[in-house]
Amino acid sequence: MTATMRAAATRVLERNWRGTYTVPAGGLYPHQWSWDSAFIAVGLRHISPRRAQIELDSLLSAQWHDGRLPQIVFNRERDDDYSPGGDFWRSETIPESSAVSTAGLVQPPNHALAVLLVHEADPAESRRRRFLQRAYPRLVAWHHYLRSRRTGPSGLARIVHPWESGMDNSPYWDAPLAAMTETIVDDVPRPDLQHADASHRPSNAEYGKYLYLAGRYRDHDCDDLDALSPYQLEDPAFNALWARSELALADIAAVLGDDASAAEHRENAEQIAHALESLWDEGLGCFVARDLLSGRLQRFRTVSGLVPLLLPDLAHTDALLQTLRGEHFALGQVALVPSHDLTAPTFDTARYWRGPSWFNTAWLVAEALDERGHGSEARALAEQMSSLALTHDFPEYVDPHTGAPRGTLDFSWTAALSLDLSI
Ligand code: 9YW
Repeated sequence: MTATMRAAATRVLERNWRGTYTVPAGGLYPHQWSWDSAFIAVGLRHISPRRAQIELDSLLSAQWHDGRLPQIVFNRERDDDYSPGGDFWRSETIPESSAVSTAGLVQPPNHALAVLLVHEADPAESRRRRFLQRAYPRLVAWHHYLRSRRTGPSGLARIVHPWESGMDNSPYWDAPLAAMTETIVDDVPRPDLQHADASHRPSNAEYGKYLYLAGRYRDHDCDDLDALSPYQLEDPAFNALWARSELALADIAAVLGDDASAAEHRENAEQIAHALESLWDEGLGCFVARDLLSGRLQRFRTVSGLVPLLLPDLAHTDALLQTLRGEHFALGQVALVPSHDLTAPTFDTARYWRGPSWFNTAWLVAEALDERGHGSEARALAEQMSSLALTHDFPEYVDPHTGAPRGTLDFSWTAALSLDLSI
């Protein structure tokens, strides 16, 4: 299995490599995406630790002056192939932005975790290229941005657009988007529909709101202190990845011989994990999102609410495992881990983050299961990932009931993360 997987995954990652970074998929996503690059580097480290370092270096070098790592770094030659692109964001006119063309939003902070894993794959090469020395201050600035510009009294970072969760059309966002009166109806370009079935993608109504929110944020120079922003939410996976990345930063600081900073990062991780408590929903047996404008918890079971399993010493580990294994996510009985509760009226087998199973979240759950001592379940999940990825040409996501491929094919993080777990 490993040799076949290595050859096939290498082919996909080679095809999607653009010299200094990897696109998520050739047609649908022609730029560099932030959390994709981090996941991709985790797999690339088995093919070429050096290339994995370059992947992360290129993303980190697009960092804004305020510390944010942008959701997308644009290849301006492909501006017409994805919307909204570099022309829409015109980041070069925003004072805080970096020298390259990027989106102003961010994505979940999985980067420090990826940097640590890439370093560990070949510490000698990492030392020779001074990879950690370069990455560490940028990662610290990124986390500082989240703490200083995005964190409110709860201690959790807020997202200002559904895209920032990485789980664009999660049912968490239904009520907050419905409460918004503003939208764009006339000019909603959908180049994505040339590459994927409309029933597998977010709807036009959702895109109208997405574009309105992105345009409004851009028009305010991506200012996070704008209290009137009509969309402000706290997402469990975003914050759990932040806490987990603080732990990775602690390990990186220790490698660099800075024990005082290592202790600080561990303390930060504990504070975020503690703050996550306010998103725990005892009745649902998982974490949920909070709408900061209405103050309401968005009471849905989604895979985002399971991601805190990645945090050691979490009070709710047993309850989360029960939810993962029970009828709502049916671990071991369906393909991978559904993005949404199988029993919910809002569940949809095909539509993006409203049901289909994704490989990045399966990888996060497999890592968590392994670390929590559930090695056989972790291995079974890893085997499912490999077999679905190989059988269906590395799909973006799959139908949890049938395993049928959905979205686009030859998807980079599917290849990278399936390869990572097959080794
Ligand atoms: C889009 C690139 C991105 C991922 C997100 C996923 C999707 C972009 O693709 O968003 O156009 O909808 O939801 O997690 O980073 O792979």
